[in-house]
Amino acid sequence: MFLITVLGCFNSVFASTITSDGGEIGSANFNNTAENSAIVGCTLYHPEVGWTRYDDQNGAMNYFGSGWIHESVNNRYYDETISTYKESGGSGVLFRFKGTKLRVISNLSDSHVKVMIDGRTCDCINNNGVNGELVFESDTFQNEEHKVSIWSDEGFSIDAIDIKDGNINTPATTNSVNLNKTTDALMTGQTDTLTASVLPDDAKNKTVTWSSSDSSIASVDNSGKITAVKAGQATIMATTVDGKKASCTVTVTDTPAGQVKLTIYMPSDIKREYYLTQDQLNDFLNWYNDKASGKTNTPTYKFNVSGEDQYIVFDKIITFNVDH
Ligand SMILES: [Ca+2]
Repeated sequence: MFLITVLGCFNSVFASTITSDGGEIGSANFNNTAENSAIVGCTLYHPEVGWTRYDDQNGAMNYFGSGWIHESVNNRYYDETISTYKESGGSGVLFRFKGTKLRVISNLSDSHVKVMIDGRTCDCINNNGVNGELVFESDTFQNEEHKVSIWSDEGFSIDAIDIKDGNINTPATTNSVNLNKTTDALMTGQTDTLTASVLPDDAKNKTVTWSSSDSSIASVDNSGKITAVKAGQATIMATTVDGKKASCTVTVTDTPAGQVKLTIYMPSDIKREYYLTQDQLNDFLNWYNDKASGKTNTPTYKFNVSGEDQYIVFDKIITFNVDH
């Protein structure tokens, strides 16, 4: 008599309990073994004892980048859902968990996927492309909060994650917002664009709302672009969805003393503004008149603005005016 024992990636019927945050608590081990026995490459439809499974569409999963598709597909994936992106461009997912180990369940065979836990990049996911496959298992960590990022330049899917001895944490709220400038000096008509940095990186919603204390002096649009309207001072404010604020004081001045403002109009609504001394203006006017009358053939005039040479082409000048 021969007893043939077949070892492999068989799964069992698992009883389960659903936690308040949507995780399924494992109550049996893979192949009904005494200890956890699932290994990377096995099909693991349910979490093992000590582990809790969270679906890819759990609200604590923070997907970033473009191209993600979140689908419901009957009978193929955990909770009948899968999140996939097939583009290139480094999209991924961020989440935080408290626990000692992490597993990732996926179905896509892709060796370009990277897992970063607490700032340290782990081995790439590399699998067989089977539904419900355990494609990654981390090392063992201290039982504390861990920050995870999973991403790929090539395409990736995620079906679920399993967490050992813990649970997924709620999405991070914004801790702070900072602007690239706290003061700005502009002359009437000038523009500048502020950049807001929201922390932490995995905050669920990093959107900021822009506002001005006085739009008649300096206005701001929804991308942080300031336009200096008239002389005075205004405060530009960036506010996160969680109410964190950062500000920049903008001082707007008219044409500086002793200078004139030359505005040159060109095709396609292009406008150039230069602040010049009277001598500099006269030099420009001399060139323009000489070119118009044929005294000179020099086709361009050079302005120097903050160390940068800017050339104006005579034939492109529709008109210009001078504000004293
Ligand atoms: Ca799923």
